[in-house]
Amino acid sequence: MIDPRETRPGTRVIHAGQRPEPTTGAVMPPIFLSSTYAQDSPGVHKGFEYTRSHNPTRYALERLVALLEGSTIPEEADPSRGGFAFSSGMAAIATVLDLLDHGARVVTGDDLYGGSHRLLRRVRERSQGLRITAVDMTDEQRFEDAMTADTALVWLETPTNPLLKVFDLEAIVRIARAKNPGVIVGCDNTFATPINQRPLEHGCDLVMHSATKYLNGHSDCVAGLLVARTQELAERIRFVQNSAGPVCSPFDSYMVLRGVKTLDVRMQRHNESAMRIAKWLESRKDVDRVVYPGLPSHPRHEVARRQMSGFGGMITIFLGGGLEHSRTMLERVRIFALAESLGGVESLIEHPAIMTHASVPPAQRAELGIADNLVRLSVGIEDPEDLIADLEQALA
Ligand code: P1T
Repeated sequence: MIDPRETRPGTRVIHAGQRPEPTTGAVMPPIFLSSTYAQDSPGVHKGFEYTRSHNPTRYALERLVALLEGSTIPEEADPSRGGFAFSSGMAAIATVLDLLDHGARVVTGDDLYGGSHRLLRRVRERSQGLRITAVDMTDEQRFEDAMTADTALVWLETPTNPLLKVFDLEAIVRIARAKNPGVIVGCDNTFATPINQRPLEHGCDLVMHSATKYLNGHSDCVAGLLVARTQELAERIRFVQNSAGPVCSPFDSYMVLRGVKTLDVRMQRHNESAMRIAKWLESRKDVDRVVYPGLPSHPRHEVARRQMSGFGGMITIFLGGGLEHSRTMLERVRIFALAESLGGVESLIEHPAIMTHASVPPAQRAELGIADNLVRLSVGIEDPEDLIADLEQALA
């Protein structure tokens, strides 16, 4: 079998970490539902004891995503090459936080998915005593000022949800390590996907995905993923994941594995369609501002071009007019579905202030600019002409 590291992403998404099932030769990995595995003698087994700890279907997904993110951990050292699949994206983030001691210091980006904000601020500040500073990492001086020698974790999304801010990963890693060489720098890569951006290659220690989104791509399962850069970190994650148990089920592992095989072709279409729609939206008088990392008008377009090979399917717009105007537009779409989530084959549209980011306190939403006229689009892979026509009639 070819070493997946010799192949490009379009080949990796289909073959990396996969091999025909040994007893039957099945080309697609079977869904191994068994919760437990027979042993020849106590402690003598084939590497599988109990599905919370080991599952072949989950391993196949984990290896694939680890290799897509550029893992260099060999399978002999770690059975899933530093990749880990969880019951949700939030379970993956919770596991990262479980690596930290009580009272640890954490620096995060200021713009995060509302659920990530809720877990950090409304659960872990209380239950784990985390000391959290949120900072706009586009201002690297402010990040440097926030970063301390005892900061245990730096956590960011780029592009961010929902403001599509772009942070310079190499600069963040450099500044963070200068203050604390032992800090863990983790990047939520959900919006970009490993097709468009690979944070490990920019020096991050951890990559996380809500696999519910682009990796699965069909809006029919909830799952999360982590990939660790080093074996040492992978061992710590494996211990915590097995201890707390938020694993991805064999069926959902299969769903994501099936979906991820088309990730490269889907992302090409998402990238192309979103670019076209973003340009079209920018030409309209009834749209105040369009935020898309692929547009030259994006304040960090140059960083995005350096760090990403495509700009993804997410567009954020600020409509002319207030909440009622936005509400009317959102009620009128006919192809876009008014729904939370993103990254599926079908186009979605939503209102972050009322929907996905309602758990961010209003004052912070106002400070960040998550306003009543902010609308978030997840551009699907339908014909872009139909999507433009749909937006045109809804805006009219
Ligand atoms: O929903 P779940 O699989 O648990 O993933 C949480 C999550 C983590 N990180 C990012 C960047 C996300 O966007 C999400 C989930 N986001 C939505 C449901 C949404 O509509 O934005």
